[in-house]
Amino acid sequence: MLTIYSPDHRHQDAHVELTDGQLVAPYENPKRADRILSQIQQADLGMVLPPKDFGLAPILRVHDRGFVSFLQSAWSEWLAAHGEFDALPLNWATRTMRHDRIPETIEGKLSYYSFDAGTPIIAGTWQAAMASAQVALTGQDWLVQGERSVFSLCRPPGHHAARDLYGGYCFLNNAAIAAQALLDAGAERVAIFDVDYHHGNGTQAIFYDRSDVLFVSIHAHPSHSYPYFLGFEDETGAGVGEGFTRNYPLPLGTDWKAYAEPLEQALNTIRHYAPDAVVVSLGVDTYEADPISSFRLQSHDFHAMGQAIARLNKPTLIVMEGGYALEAIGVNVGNFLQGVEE
Ligand code: SP5
Ligand code: ZN
Repeated sequence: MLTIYSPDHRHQDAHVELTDGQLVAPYENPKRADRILSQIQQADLGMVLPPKDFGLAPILRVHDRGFVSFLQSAWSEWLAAHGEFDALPLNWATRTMRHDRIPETIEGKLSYYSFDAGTPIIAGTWQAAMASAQVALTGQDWLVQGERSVFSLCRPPGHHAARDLYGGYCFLNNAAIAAQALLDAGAERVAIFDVDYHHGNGTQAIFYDRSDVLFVSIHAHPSHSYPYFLGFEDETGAGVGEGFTRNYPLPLGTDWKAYAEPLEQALNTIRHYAPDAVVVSLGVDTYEADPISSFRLQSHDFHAMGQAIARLNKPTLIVMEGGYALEAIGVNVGNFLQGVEE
């Protein structure tokens, strides 16, 4: 299988994230992509190619222009105001507050455009996020050129980012950008299958009122897991999008035995939609030893998951999302890709 990779991911290398009341070293760090890449090379999983540059236009098909401008200038504004500390927001417009005013200062803009304090912006954030989106777009382009399956080794991840919101380590929604590009290249229906431990709130929100993208997600139930406020079973789409969102929230401690059945249901939902192409948001944070998650999938289960998805028999773009167990992330992703290819 072709892998698309850019070393520019290294520019997202923050000092801290806020977790469990502490500033800790970011779980989402450059070693993740380094480990995945070296596993792909070691296991001879196929050619690794750099991204092409598709520019901003396909990003603006999914994201708000003001949001993109904010991401481009956030670091220089923050630097001028505060110096060389990671840029993190401190408060948000929740119940009782207004959402219709964009603040003028950088602190206010961070608050307006974000939804958590775990997603630091640093000097290289825009460059890394832009490269990550180009990695997804290049994978999409290879699919359009006739490849059956391509792996876009995106970092930073994307599925938590919505039209004008960043968070959950995500800035630009790589899977959504690629799905929209597939439609713009002529596909009529694209299915996004999100198997990250966390619900892909950003992707769901972007396509919630549309029928040309089916969003299907298996994830930890939001009653106990991040991002807490989206991903329930009763979210099924709106307007013409009614019926084109499908969530499978699962309990803490879910192992393969409990995962396999909803996985088959999710795949049947996708089969019934008969998409022209499938975009997989691949998070391997469902792994038993993931440091921030609590499912219990084992390394070999990712092979079975890849095989099950391959049985859809559709052109498939795999976009990297989460997964934080550095010692196993390479093997877990490699197993998945091998499963898809068989
Ligand atoms: C792409 C992706 O996987 N983003 C995940 C973002 C999760 N951020 C907040 C996680 C909070 C986890 N708290 C449990 C820490 C265990 N000590
Ligand atoms: Zn995740």
